[in-house]
Amino acid sequence: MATPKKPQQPPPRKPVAVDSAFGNTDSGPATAPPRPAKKEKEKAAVAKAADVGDMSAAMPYNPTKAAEHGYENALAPQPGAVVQAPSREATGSTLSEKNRTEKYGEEAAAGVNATIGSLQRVRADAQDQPLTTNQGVKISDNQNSLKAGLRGPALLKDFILREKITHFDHERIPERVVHARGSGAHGYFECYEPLTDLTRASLFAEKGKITPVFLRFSTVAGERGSKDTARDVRGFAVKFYTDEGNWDLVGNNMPVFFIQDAMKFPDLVHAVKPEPHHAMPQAASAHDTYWDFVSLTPESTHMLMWQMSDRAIPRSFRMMQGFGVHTFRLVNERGQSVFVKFHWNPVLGTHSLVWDEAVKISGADPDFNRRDLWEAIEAGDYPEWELGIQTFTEEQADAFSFDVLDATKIVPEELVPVVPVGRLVLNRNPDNFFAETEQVAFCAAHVVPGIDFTNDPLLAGRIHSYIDTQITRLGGPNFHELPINAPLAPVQNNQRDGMHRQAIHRGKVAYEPNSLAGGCPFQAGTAGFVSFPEPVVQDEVRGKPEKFAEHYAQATLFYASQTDSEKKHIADAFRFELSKVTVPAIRQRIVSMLRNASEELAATVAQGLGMELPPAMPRAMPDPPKPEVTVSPALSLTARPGDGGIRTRKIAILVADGIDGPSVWTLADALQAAGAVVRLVGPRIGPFETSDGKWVDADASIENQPGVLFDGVAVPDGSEAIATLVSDGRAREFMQDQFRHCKTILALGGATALLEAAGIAADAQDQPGLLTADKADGGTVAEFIKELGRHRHFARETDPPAV
Ligand code: HDE
Repeated sequence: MATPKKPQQPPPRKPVAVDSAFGNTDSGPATAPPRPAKKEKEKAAVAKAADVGDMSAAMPYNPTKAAEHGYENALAPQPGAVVQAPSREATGSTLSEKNRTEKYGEEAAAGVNATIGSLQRVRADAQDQPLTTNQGVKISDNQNSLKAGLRGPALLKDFILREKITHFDHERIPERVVHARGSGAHGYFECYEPLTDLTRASLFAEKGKITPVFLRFSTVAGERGSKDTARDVRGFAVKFYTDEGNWDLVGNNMPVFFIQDAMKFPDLVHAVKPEPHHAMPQAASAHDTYWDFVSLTPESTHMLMWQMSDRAIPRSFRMMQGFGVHTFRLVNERGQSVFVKFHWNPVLGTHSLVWDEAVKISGADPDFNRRDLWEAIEAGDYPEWELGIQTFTEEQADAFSFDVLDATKIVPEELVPVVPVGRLVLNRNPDNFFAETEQVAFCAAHVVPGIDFTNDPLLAGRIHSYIDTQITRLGGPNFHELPINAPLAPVQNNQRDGMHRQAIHRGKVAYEPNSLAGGCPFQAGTAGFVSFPEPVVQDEVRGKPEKFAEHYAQATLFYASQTDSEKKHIADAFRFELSKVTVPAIRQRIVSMLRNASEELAATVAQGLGMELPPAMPRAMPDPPKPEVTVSPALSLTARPGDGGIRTRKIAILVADGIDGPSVWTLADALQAAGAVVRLVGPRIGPFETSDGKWVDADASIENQPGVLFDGVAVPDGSEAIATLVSDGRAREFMQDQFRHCKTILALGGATALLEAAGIAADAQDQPGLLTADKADGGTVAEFIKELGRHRHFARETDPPAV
């Protein structure tokens, strides 16, 4: 076939625009600019227009459009189309960017986003600096407002006073709606071995790889100023600043949760928070609305076991486990995925308070856990946890008797072992509580390539909730630019504006695709986050999977796995909490629920409440499957005793005038050598004369550091000192609390008189952890340290307390 003849065209005209036309901001000539410019003055504008024209023309159409379609492309998204900008000017906002002053600084370096990076860029230190206003104006007088005459009225034009007061008026921000009370620290995560078979997450890519972290511990129910030692779940939220973006593992110190679906979270929180009519009680679950809700929510039974256990009153944040709670996914470079559960195990072991102690500490030191964390880090005793993972396939999960998408269930360690993969060390306290601990914004949706979600319906709600809540709490959508939240990884996107925007974006392009910024920033393709392609085509329904209906098997497992004293504490906690409930029907429902978990526990609680045992609550699943594991020793706090040492434990040595000085120093030196924190506690602070005419200086008093604040006590000999202590009711109470809370006590020589005065039978044979000796010789001190290392001597416990 002959080629058709082209119609004859007139030769193209060559219109020429004036150079200044290329400076127009609202129109432009039809043809490309001449090069070089004819007029010197327009040279830069013409050159820029020419470069922009070339750059844009290099993208005659959107070359990645076709790849937006189809399954294969969905799994392997294409990188965005990029055109090399012919010059820096081509993508700039302004031709004047090269001008300099001290304030404009340099023009943006290519690809830089100065809002990310280390905290160094925002540190402020006033050493040798005068006071100024926020505008940098030096303040001459910070004592007096501006007045018309010394006794005259204050003047409205006193901008210094007004700026100061206005800022002060706005110092507070809304507290977190839950987890308001918290304490944080910086540290790092170190990977043990590459996990590249399991995940492409960069923090697990190499042996020894270090990733900076910020960790915030919290209680859930109390307000920001509430006590640390409330019976509550503890938040364990870790922000990993990985080189591929921030990953937040926003977990708790208990591996399960109260509810199975995000739909119930506001109900749960409204029930546990102070009751809305009178705003009581603060930071406590022991009240009507909480127990009303959970008694009608039997899926909470397992979590209630944890919450009523000693896990809810940790001795220290440093001595509690953390858990990711939900089942997550790990995804490797080849797109293969396994399910994963995350565990944090403390090197110091898991240790808790006892309830009576927790109650008293909340008066003696409401900041007990916060102070403990701060002091340990300041002392160089860096808290440390090991990260462990349980991984299992979807096929394995399908065969379990429980559903791994149900956040009220654990995967017992006996079924899937926990494999250690790295360690986390906290080695730096924040400089400023507000800027760091208060403004840090965790988010369950912050994952990095290699870590992905599952369909846990509780997790789904969390993926929405956290960013949403920060918008109110931190006042807008730019909280990611707050230094503590900013990643170390590069941030470039076309999001713009909003309250408190800090980044000064260069160029006129805030959209994609574009040709006017050479296509940048471009989509990363498979180098970016590619969601795991989980099949989901099903009917849209509101409902729960069948296995979610089994509410009790793991509550039974938890209770059965506790030691006798732990079981007793659980029963005591249920008794206490339910005794604070004013509606008998609510108590009945809880006890009837407990019958399905443990008849023994239900009967003990009923007896403690002076009530008849009600019939067992009807089960949502009458014929539950047989659980794979019926006892899991790992669920007891005693499974992780630590190394048995006394590092960072607080030990009191009681002193008064006439105390036996050599014993004081023998004990203090040995305890400190073993890593303990020793305080000399006297009837008052200050110097006391020892029996050998020397001096000891008490750094704490029985009044400001009562017995509940110590892990153990030693009372040296010295007749005058003992007489003083015996006659001091607070000293007797000190010893009683130490005894009642099952702590290690050492009484030397005549100090047994103080035990007797406190009503403590000093027969060491019958009283574990209660040591008496004539003097502080090597054997005695070694024995004392060994007993302190046991943490508590629960065999001593009686109910009601003997002392
Ligand atoms: Fe949270 N949770 N949560 N949560 N959560 C918040 O986010 C939420 C849940 C956890 O130190 C809030 O920034 C929903 C489980 C911790 O700053 C909020 C649901 C677990 C922290 C929120 C849950 C957690 C929070 C309030 C059910 C353990 C403190 C302030 C669907 C795995 C983080 C904030 C910090 C904080 C929502 C359930 C842990 C409102 C909707 C399960 C440790 O977004």
